[in-house]
Amino acid sequence: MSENYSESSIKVLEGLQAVRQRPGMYIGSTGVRGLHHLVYEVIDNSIDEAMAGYCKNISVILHVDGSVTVEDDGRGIPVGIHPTAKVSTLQVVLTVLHAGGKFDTNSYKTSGGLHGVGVSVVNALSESLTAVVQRDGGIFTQNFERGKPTGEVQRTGNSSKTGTKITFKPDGQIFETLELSYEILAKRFRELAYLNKGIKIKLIDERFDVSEEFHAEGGIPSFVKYINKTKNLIFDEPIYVKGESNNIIVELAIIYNDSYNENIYSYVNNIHTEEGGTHEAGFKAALTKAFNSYVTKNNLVKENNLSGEDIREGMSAVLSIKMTDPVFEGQTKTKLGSNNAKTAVESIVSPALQDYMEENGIIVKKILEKALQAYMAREAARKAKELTRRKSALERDSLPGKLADCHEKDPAKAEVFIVEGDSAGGSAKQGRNSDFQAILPLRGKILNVEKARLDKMLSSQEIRNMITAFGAGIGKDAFNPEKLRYHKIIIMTDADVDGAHIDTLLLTLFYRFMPELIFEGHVYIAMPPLYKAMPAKGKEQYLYDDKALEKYRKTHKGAFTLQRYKGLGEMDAEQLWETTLNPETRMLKQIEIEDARMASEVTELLMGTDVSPRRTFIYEHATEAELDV
Ligand code: 0RA
Repeated sequence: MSENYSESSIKVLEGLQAVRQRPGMYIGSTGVRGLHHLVYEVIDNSIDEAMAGYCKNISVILHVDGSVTVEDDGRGIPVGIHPTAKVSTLQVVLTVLHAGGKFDTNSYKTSGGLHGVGVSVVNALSESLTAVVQRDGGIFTQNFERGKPTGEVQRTGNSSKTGTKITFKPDGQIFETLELSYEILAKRFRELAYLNKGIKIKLIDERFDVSEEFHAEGGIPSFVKYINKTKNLIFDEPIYVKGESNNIIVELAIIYNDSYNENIYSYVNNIHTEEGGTHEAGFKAALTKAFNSYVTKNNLVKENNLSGEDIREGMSAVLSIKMTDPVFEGQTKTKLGSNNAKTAVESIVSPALQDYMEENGIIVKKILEKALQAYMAREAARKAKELTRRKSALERDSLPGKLADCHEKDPAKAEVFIVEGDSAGGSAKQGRNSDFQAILPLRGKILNVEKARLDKMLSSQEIRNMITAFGAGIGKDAFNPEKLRYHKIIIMTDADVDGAHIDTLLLTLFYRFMPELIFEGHVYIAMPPLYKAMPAKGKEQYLYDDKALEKYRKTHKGAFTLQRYKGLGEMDAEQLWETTLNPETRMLKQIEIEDARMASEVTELLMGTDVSPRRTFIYEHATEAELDV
């Protein structure tokens, strides 16, 4: 059954309204990141045209009035009447959610993450948008305001060229900031130019009269050299692999510098997969295998196999794959989960590396020498650590005395509450269900040090208790999430400045030394109620925020008294169970850091002297409050 025109146009308006009501769901945030995502969204469509072989030149102009123009010389968005919508395809692309790009499934459309939501989202979040298409011998123009067309598409001239030009002005009613950053855009365009060799992206900033063109004929080998431009390379020409397997295109460039770090930048359909995933796993497996079989074949190293870690010391690599329907996982949705990517990468990289090694003995020898040094250094360190480790193994078995542990031994079912203060800790111990809930009180006084430095935090007995209670160690190499004793770590502090301070310090500590805790979604903040409403008639009710109070006021006509909770200490054990501990009724916020880069900025911010209350941090970086049922 086909819908009539007015029905479908109502649906369109509802869709755009949804975008305006909850912009964060479509573009991540309404802050700096979200604003830049608008530009990425439009340019992604141009890049898709380029990846399909139809577009070479893209230009982005930042205008003085805050509007942006993205122009490409692709095929142009079709302007003819759309068969089912009965309006121009241009209007459909710009007003229907997810109608975005091409209608064939063969293209490697960027999807997942925050990309690929469609230009209609940009339209909905723009105060005005003008699309100018050159196609079929003509120039066609259509205007929109806050997502709604202000008229039909008009033919405004003739042209023998093709392309799309979209000018939009981000809506001040939606965004907290309207200032686009030249640096942020330049960085992303440089990356896109390297990842899609041959494409020219011109960035013109009319506000400051600067411009730059990003264009890399060298592709990802030049990218990996660019990343290492301040490093000492141990050989000059990156190892380069390209191939296709099962419709997955794999491209890899590897270089080695004389440092001890490994750096892998991986991408799926131009999206930076900061948490890695299956494609990286396939690459690492292939690399380890290739080197070890070379070593065995040439009878080079007597003892054990070299570990992957040894082989990757000093390695810098860019891995870029293009595939249809990638599945993204991880707390920040930047971890590739698609298993076929591992197989594809491994099957292309393994033989290619083996061929490379046969032909480049001198370079391979340099890498192997470095790996061997890494191996010996690691062995020496391991032996030296043996003693200390044995000693701390004893300590590890004895849990801190302040911890009221739970009976549950399965970490997936166990949770630990980090509670501010001994008195709230006492109520929590009484109120909890000791089957699966452990309580660790932290004395606020110790944490409540102005401008606490991390090293200072680590010297605190309270913090060390916490690390022991978690059971997974600490630090980049030593932290092992598999040893974690509780899969839910719940920070429970008062909703005041001191509480905010403690949340901040704990989250910073976790981020710096146990980032997996956050990436894997183990960290939560308990949200005790702010109020208890007690009506003259009927049941009392806990209210968790001011919004809930407002709603309560509107829906409850009769008189009621309102109790305001200032701290956890005001609740007895039973109330604490009912409001904050009981999984059936409590409110938890899961801490989710948008991505590692953003997180490090947030951490910087949090480490500053001006610690703004937890509300700001949590509302910006946690998922919507959810009843944890
Ligand atoms: C729908 C279909 C086709 C291209 C596009 C959309 C398209 C969208 C954007 C957005 C910015 N630049 C763009 N360029 C193209 C396919 C057109 C065809 O088959 O001729």
